[in-house]
Amino acid sequence: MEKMESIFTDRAWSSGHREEMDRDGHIVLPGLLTADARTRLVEALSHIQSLMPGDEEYKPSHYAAEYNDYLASLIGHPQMRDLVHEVLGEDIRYDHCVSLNRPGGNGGAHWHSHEYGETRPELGFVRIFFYVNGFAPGDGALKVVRGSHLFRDASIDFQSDSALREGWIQDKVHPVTGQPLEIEELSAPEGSVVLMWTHAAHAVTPRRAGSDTRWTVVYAYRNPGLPSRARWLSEAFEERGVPGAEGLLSLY
Ligand SMILES: O=C(O)CCC(=O)C(=O)O
Ligand SMILES: [Fe+2]
Repeated sequence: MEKMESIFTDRAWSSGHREEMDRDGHIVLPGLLTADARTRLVEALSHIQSLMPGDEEYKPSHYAAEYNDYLASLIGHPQMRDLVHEVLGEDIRYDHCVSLNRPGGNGGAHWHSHEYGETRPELGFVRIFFYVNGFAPGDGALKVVRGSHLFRDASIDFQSDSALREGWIQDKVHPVTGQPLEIEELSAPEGSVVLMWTHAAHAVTPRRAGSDTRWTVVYAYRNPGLPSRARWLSEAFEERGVPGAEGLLSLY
C-alpha cells in the first residue's frame, strides 16, 4: 500500500473542542484538510459524480467508499481514527461514507436529524463532513440549531425555517445554556471539516444556479451497540475489507 499522506493540517483537537461539540452539537474546523487531500477528494468525488445515478440498491453516492479506493483509504486513515477516538472514545465502528456533491442549482436539504440510540445516551454517532471547497452563506450552506442534539430526537422533519421555528423549536430552550433555540447558518472556508452529533437538527440551503459544484463527503462513525439504519455498507465490502480499516467495518 502507498504511504498514507496527511489529510489534516497539524492543528490539534483540544479538550475545548470536545466541550464545544457537546454543548453546540457541532464544531467547525476551518481549513483542516491539506491541499493534497483537497485535490484528491475533488478527483474522487468527481469520479463518484460521473457514476451517478447508478444502481438503485447500491448507489455510488451512498456507498461512495465502495466505488473509489481513495475514499475507502480514508475510513481507517490514522488521522481519521485519532479524530474519531477523540469524539467517541475507544470502541468505534465505521457507519457510512456518502458523497454530498451539490452542483449549481441543487435544491439543498430540508430540516432533519438522524437516528441512533435515542434511549442509549452512552452510544454516540458522529458525522464528519469534509467541505472540500467550502461554502458561503446562502449557497449550499449547512444550517444548524445549537443544542438540538441534546434532545436525541431522530424524527425532526421540516420543510422550511419557519416550519421548524413554529414547530419543533417553539418553547424549547438549550438544555445547558437555557438560551432559546435558534437557527444559524454556517460558513466554511475551503478545506473545512465539520463534526456533528447525529441527532442535531440540520438543513442545507440551495446551491445558487451560477455556482460551481460544492464537493462534499460525509464519513459517519458510531459506538457499536445497536443496528444502524444508515449503515450503507455492502456485505461484499465488509468481507473484502479495507487496508487500515481493520476492526471498523463490522456492525458490533
Ligand atoms: O449536504 C450537506 O451539507 C449535509 C447533508 C446531510 O444532511 C447529511 O449527510 O447528514
Ligand atoms: Fe443529515
